[in-house]
Amino acid sequence: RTDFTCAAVDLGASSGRVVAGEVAAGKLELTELHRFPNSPSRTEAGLRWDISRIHREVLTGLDAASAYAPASVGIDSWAVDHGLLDETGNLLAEPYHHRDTRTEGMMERVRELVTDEELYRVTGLQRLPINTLYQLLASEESGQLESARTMLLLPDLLNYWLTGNIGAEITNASTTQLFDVLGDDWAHDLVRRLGLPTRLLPPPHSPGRCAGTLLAEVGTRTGLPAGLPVTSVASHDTASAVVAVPAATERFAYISCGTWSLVGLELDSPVLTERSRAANFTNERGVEGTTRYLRNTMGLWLLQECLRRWRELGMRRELGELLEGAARLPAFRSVLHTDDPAFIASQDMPTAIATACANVGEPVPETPEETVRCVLESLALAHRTTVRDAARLADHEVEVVHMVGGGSRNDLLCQLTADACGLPVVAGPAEATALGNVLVQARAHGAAGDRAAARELVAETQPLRRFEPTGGAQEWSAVEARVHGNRQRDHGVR
Ligand code: LFR
Repeated sequence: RTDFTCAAVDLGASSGRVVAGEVAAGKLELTELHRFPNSPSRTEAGLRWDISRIHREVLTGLDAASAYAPASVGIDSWAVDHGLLDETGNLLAEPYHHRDTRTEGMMERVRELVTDEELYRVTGLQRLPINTLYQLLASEESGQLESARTMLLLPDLLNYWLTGNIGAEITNASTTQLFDVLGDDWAHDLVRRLGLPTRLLPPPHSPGRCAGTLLAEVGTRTGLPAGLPVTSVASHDTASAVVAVPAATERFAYISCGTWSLVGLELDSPVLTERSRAANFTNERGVEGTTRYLRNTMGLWLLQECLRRWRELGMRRELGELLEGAARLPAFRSVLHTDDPAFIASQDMPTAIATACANVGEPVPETPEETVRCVLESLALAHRTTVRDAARLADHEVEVVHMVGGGSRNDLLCQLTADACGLPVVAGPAEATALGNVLVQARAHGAAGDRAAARELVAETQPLRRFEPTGGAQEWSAVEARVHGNRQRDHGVR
C-alpha cells in the first residue's frame, strides 16, 4: 500500500478540527492543523448554529491542509441537525441546534399519526426529541418548510458548499428517524404519513463514495486544487468513531464518549424486537452495512455544563483538581438516572442535578467535587446498564468495553466504567472520530483495508490504556437497583 494523505474535517458540538491524516502500512498519523471552539447562539429565532462561521473555519483548516497536498477531503459532524435550501440552492436560515426547545410536544404529535411500534419497525430508532423527524415537524408547523426544497444534514451541507453536489450519506441519514432501517433509502411512506414533504430528501449514498470534487472557488479560497475529490466518509461522527474502535474481538461493546455517551454494539443486522423498542435502543447505520446498535445516553455534557455554570458564577477551579477531589470521595453517595429529560436543555446544570437528587431522595451534592462524583458515578452506571441491556437484547456476548472519544481521557470515568461493567475497559483513541474519518477515506482510495484491518492499524499505532475492574460488583448491583427504584417511585409520584 502506498502512503496516503488526506484532510479530515471533524465537527463536534463544542469544537471543530481539521487534521491531516497519513496512512501507510503500520502507520496512521493525525496532525491537527486547525481547531476552533463551537457553540450555538441563543437568538430570538431560537438556539441556532452559526453555520456560516463553521464554514469559514472549515475553509481556514483546508487552507492549512493544502501544505500537505491531500489526495482527498472528508467531513463528519454530530448528527440530526440540518440546513434547509430553497429552490435556488440558498440556505434559508442558520440551522437549529437539536437542543432547541421547539420540539416540545412533537413526540405526541407523531403518536397521533403513527404508533410507536410502527415507527420503530420502520426506522429502528430510539425516541429522542432531538431527532430530525421532530425538528422537521416543528418547522412544518411553524410554516418554515414552505419555501424549503432540500434538507441537508450538516456534513452534506458542507459537502454541497465544497462541491456543488447534493446528496445524503446514509450513516448520518439513519439518525433522522426518517430512514428505512432495512433498506438503503428514506422511509418515503412514513414521511408522507407524517405530513412532511418528501421533496426535501436528497438521494442517499453509502460512505466511501466520492461526494464530488472541489469547486474552483473553493480552490481559490483554500489553496487546494480545484477538482480534488471530496470523499463521503461515515459522516455521522459516532459512525466514524466506531470505525476506529481498536477491537481485536467481535465480543466488544463501545462507548463513544463525548458530549453524549453512545453505548452499544456493532452488529450485522438491526434488532427490532418489542423489547428492544421498549428499552429505547437505536439501530443506526455503520460502515460496510453494519448496524450500530446503541443507546444515546447523556454524556459529559452534564460535567461540561456544570463547569460552564461554575465559571459563570466565578469559580476558578480546574477540571483536573475537581476530578482528583472527586476520586477521593466515598462511593455511591448520590447517584442519578442520567437520562432525565430535565438535563437535555438545562442552563443551570448544578441546580438541575441538585433538584434531581432531591426529587428522588438522594443526598444533594454540596460541593463541586461531590457533584462531579455524582455525575461520573451516574454516567458509569448508565454505561453498565446500557452495555448489559445491549448484550442481552442482541444476544451478543461482551468481554471488553472500548471507550473512545474525549471522555476516554478521563481516568476516573474509565475506572468507574470498568468497575460498574465488571469488564476490562480499553481507553482510546481520544480522536477516534477523526481517525475513522481518515480510515474511510484511505479505504475509498485503496490505501487501507476493511473494517478489521482498520481496527488492527488503530490498535497497532495509537496509545491505548487498559483499566481492569477492581471489584465492587455487589455494590454496583445495589446501586443499580437503588437508582431504578428511585426512578419508578419518581414516575409514580409525578
Ligand atoms: C454525537 C452525536 C450523537 C447524536 C448527537 C446529536 O456527537 O452525533 O451520535 O445523537 O450527537 O447529533
